[in-house]
Amino acid sequence: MKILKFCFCILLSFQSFAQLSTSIRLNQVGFYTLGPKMAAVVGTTATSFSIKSIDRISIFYEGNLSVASTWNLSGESVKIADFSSFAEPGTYVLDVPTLGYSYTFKIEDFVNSSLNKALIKAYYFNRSSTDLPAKYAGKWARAAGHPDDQVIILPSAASNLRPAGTILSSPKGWYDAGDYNSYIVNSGISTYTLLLSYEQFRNYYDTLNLNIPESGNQVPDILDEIKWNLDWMLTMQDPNDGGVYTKKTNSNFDPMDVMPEDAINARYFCKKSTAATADFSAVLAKASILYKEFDAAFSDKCLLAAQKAYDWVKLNPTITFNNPGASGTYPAVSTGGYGDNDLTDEIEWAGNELYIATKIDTYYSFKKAGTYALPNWGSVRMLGLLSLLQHRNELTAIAIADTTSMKGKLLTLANAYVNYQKNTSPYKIVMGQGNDFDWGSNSFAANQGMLLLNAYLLTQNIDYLNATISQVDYLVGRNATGFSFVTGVGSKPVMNIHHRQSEADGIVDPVPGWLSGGPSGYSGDGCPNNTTFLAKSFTDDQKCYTKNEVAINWNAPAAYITGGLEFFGVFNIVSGIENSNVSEGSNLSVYPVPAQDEINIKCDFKSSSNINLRVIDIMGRSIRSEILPSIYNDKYITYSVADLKEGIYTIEIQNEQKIMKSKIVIKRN
Ligand code: 9MR
Ligand code: 9MR
Repeated sequence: MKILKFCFCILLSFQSFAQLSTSIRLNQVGFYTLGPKMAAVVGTTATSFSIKSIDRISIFYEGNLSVASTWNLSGESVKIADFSSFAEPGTYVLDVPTLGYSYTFKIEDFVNSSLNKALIKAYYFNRSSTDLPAKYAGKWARAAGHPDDQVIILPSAASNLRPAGTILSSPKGWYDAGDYNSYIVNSGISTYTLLLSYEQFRNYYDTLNLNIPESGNQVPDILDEIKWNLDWMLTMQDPNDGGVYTKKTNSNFDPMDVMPEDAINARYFCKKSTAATADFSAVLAKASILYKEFDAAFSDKCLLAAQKAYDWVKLNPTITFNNPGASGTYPAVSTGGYGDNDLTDEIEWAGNELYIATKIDTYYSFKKAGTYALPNWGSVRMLGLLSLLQHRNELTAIAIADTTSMKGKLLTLANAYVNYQKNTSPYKIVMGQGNDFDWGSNSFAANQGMLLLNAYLLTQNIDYLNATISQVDYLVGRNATGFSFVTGVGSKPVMNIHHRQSEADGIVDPVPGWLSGGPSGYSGDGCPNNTTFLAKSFTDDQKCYTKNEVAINWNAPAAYITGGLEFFGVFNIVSGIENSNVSEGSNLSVYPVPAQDEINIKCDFKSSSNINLRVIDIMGRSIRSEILPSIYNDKYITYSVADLKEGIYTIEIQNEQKIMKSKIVIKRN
């Protein structure tokens, strides 16, 4: 009788709590073993949570929810479940009494690697002028579309040597977004961001296999993918004067249900503009640096094109772009405008990239009194600053004099992000200030992460890294909509993106790896809009092109931050297995995670001789080396790290037979 009663109680409690709760919002992919781990729990009076096995039988961790605070952009009362100190790799759910349990998530070391690959592979799926064989595209295989070997010069784009009606060939490139047109301005920031990813995180990207037709050649896959777009960009320059046509486009957007091979409307070149030509110049200058070691001739071609474009910009610094009206037998154009009236940032960016590529001082354009803000397609000043900082140790005197000011500009912005993320944001994210919920808001989140990672590269202050991770958490689950915004990723990914192939191919799953634009206050085509709670103003419906389209400039910073995080993780581990002395099966454990002023080191081998201990920072520099007394099996050594800055380090232990390494995180409150 007693036993029965007991069973009844258990059953009851299981019935009332054993449900998936959409009020628990967390990264639907997972968390780095040593990284911060948080979930947002909305609208609950519960005060505790636990981390459980996916069958919810075993409890691994128990914690308290934070006090609630209200997010005015979502209208929700939000509590945070922080389980950062739980560092056991595995697959789990988070459970909140009276609410239920979360989607599953992982804890592991390379947690963003498949997300990062998918975000880059998406570009392959948007390649113009080629078929996508199943070998690379799986069930999203398709026929070739847009050969673009007969692109027509419009009257507004005509010049003496290329009058209206001139036919030019302009194959390749990526489709911009859900539409099948290609725009130089938006290619500018997108291509640059991917190039910067490679430049800063090459240890990770050099071996990354994207399963694209070029995989296996001697060039890193990410550079092969980028070259598909660079090859096209080069066709957009008029060799006669260096100016660059603004876009390769239909006159109107195609209907939604058309595959590339059926989208056969005429293609046009629109007029050369300052923004397009300057963006082109900046990107090609950067490309000239990064392709040099793989293809010197291509690198030279890029640099010449960049310089020629810059010369055109200097002669034509104020040519804005608007879609042209009809003229004679030529139609009006109504596709994306990417219109911009402030061209000073584009010109500055081109100058700075050319300065870095050539070290010719007259190109140098950094403005000490300038404002360097979050980048987007029409605001690119910051991109040049990131490049200058990346190359700060190889600049000439003119720029060296400004490096303190450059750092200050980036860190001021990054500090404001961290401050808001740590101290103000109910969701513990950077999103929520200024015009963050503009069209393509998810790219704001990702670009904020990009600036934070650059701040981390400069300072090794772990707050920047943690805030970057919060941005990934946001994109794939810790947000007010409950969606993972990346197709094919997480338990509740967006399904109905505004993307023509995904709409037309008859396959339920959308093309994978695309980041949806995200919540915004824009309406259109009958899409519901929530102007009170912008962070929730989102519907997973393909007609919602102001919220659920995808675009190359939105995927790029998301690829950047996930690749960067993998790079930092990989860097530590790779430095461990590179050494042939590393012995399999030896175990080195370092606790606690994160550590403050002391760590405990335990290794599973006996050593009669002295042991050398090294502390290595994330850039692979040995910052401490000392001799310790021998360590014995199952014995801890307590070691002070009180003088190390917060950050991620590798601890290396070595005697004459073995080298063992382990990551540590130092974090103080
Ligand atoms: O599909 C188009 C998308 O790529 C653009 O971003 C968007 C705004 O320029 O326009 C979309 O086209 C829609 C048009 O603007 C309004 N009517 C329906 C079109 C297709 O959904
Ligand atoms: O990303 C662009 C956004 O900032 C603008 O507000 C919007 C309207 O002009 O256009 C967006 O860009 C679209 C482009 O014009 C056409 N291809 C799809 C792009 C993403 O929606």
